[in-house]
Amino acid sequence: LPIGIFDSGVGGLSILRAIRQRLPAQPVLYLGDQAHVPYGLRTLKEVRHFSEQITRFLLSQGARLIVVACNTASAAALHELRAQFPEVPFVGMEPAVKPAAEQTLTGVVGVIATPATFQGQLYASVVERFANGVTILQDTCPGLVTAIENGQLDAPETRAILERALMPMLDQHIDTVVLGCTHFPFVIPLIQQIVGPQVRVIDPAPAIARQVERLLEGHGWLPTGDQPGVVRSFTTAEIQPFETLLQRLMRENFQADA
Ligand code: DGN
Repeated sequence: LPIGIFDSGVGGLSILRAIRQRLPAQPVLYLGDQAHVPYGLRTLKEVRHFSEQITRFLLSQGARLIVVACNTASAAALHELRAQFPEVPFVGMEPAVKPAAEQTLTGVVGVIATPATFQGQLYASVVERFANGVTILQDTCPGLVTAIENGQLDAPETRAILERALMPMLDQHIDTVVLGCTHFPFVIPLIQQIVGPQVRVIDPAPAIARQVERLLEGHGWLPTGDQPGVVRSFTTAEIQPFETLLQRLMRENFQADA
């Protein structure tokens, strides 16, 4: 049976990609809520409502585990989703402050995420539990999610957004950058060019894929056999631009449904 993965748009494809690498036989339903992207500027209540509707849809299509592949939706809705669908296992995102704080040598870490993620309780609790005297510098990279949705992965505008966020952090000697938004792994090459090879960029996707595997295993739901699992993708907006971007980001052929 499939698992469901959702995001405000194409960001969760960075999570899908890691899950495909780790569990190639697992069937997946992916939904990008592009009619409502970006979530970062919406109210918690709106994001909760979208997340609940999407979860219902994915369950109706047969999903038995849900990955909230969006830091913003996880911050806004994960708690409520678990309460509302107690029989469903959920995997959510939280900014990877813990591994960053463990690995930093300069004691200064940069986190990039949406305003809603920074304002949420989840982020506050992660910083409180794991920052341990490490200085955390934050930036919301205004416009970056939209640029990635538009496929501008190496445009000058995209570089400018990242430089504005990261250069001041470099001046303060960060040695680690945490990607607190699932859209951002698609611009890792650009980020790495700006910060240089000595700064570590933490992409949470592989850890999420491991967690999905553990949960599936715990339920006895790991796929058997080595046929590649079917991936079906859905968008709440127009199908064509979504499909084009999806092919480009995943470099694999998927069928998409509007
Ligand atoms: N991909 C999202 C996240 O991880 O927060 C949401 C981005 C957005 O819609 N602003």
